[in-house]
Amino acid sequence: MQPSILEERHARTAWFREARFGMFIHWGLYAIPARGEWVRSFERMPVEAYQPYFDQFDPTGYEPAAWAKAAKQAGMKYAVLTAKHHDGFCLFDSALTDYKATNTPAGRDLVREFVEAFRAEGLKVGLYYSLLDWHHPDYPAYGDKHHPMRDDPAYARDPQQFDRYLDYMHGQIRELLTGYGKLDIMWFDFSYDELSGEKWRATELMNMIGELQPEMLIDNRLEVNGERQSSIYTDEPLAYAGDFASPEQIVPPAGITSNGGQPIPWEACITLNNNWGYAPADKAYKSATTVIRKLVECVSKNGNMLLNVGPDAKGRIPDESLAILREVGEWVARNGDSIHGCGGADLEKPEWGRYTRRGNKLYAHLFEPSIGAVLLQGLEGRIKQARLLADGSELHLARPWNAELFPNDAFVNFAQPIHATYELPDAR
Ligand code: FHN
Repeated sequence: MQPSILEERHARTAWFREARFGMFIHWGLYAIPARGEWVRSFERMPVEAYQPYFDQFDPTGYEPAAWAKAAKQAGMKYAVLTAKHHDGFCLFDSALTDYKATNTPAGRDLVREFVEAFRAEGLKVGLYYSLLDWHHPDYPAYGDKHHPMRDDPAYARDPQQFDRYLDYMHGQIRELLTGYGKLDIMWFDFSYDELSGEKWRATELMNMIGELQPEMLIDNRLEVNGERQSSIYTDEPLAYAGDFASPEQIVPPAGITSNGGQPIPWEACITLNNNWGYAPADKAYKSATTVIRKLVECVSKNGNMLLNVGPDAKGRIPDESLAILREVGEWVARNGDSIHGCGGADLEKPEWGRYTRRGNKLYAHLFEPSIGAVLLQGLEGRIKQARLLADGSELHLARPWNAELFPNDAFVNFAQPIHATYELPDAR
């Protein structure tokens, strides 16, 4: 019997649901103005004002192997690089445009070096591809709210124009699917208003993906922009519904399930400060503790976290980002068993933190200081032993003198430093 679309998606996403943690990388010409990746739109720059960035783009410090090592050390298992963002600049050597890195002083196919370096470190590779394109002459300009740089009344009169743009877009996606080896993720971004689904000729796109890279995962943004439900939430999703939902800068309150109650793979994309592209004036970095707790929260809700860095115009990941990644990596090195391959525990969220689970191993993540034995609600008789995950040291299952008040609850004398994670093997 033919597997259902949900069964096929479950099989295809196995590595993704095991990985749990990835690096997002927003990099391009916008690293030169260094005011975020929407700078051309927000500052209403005509193409002539943006051109100097193309003429000057020379990332002499670009060492993707160093990026890959930083990601691996952080405990990340995959990475997604912007092959083309909304400004239309291609980091790959596209035959369909001159607006590409190989025609700048960089003179390199930056995507090829990225995929090779990250694969060499054993990480899965994904490419972000913007459905919007502010540079292409045939992309909506007239009255398009996301394209305020120029209003072109002629656009409204030429119905073939958008199809010409789609031919270009599909052609570039074909270049990426055929020219860079096995891709693990294509991260489309984003649909809005009527520009969604078949307006992108999405079914045609999915047929091409199925033919050229059948194992590759895609997000759900051929339909949405990450903030809205899409057909992925139904149990009969459309062909272009994608393999995972993509909440942005938010961890969903209770994880994501379909309208029929089926678990949906999902990935929260979160940036380390408040910008996706390089913005040195933005010092609002999240602490490593916050990143760790958000990662645990995602996993406790059966989701992934895609954590973003925005390299500078020289190709270097900002020092602030590297410092946070190092500290997160030190935690993952000792506690990664409670993240990779784990998911939710089907238990009520405890007061003191969160649970993750893998098989019969329960992981208790203490975020709050314990004042003695920690109560594991409803787990009396289900916990055989407890270990501090970081060093394997045994913890005693304590029964405080007033335990008779809590007959259904187990207790562990966790009194340990925060942020401690405990492995409770044989938990049933
Ligand atoms: O407009 C983009 C934005 O620049 C960034 O790439 C994020 C990352 O998910 N996606 C869009 C906003 O939803």
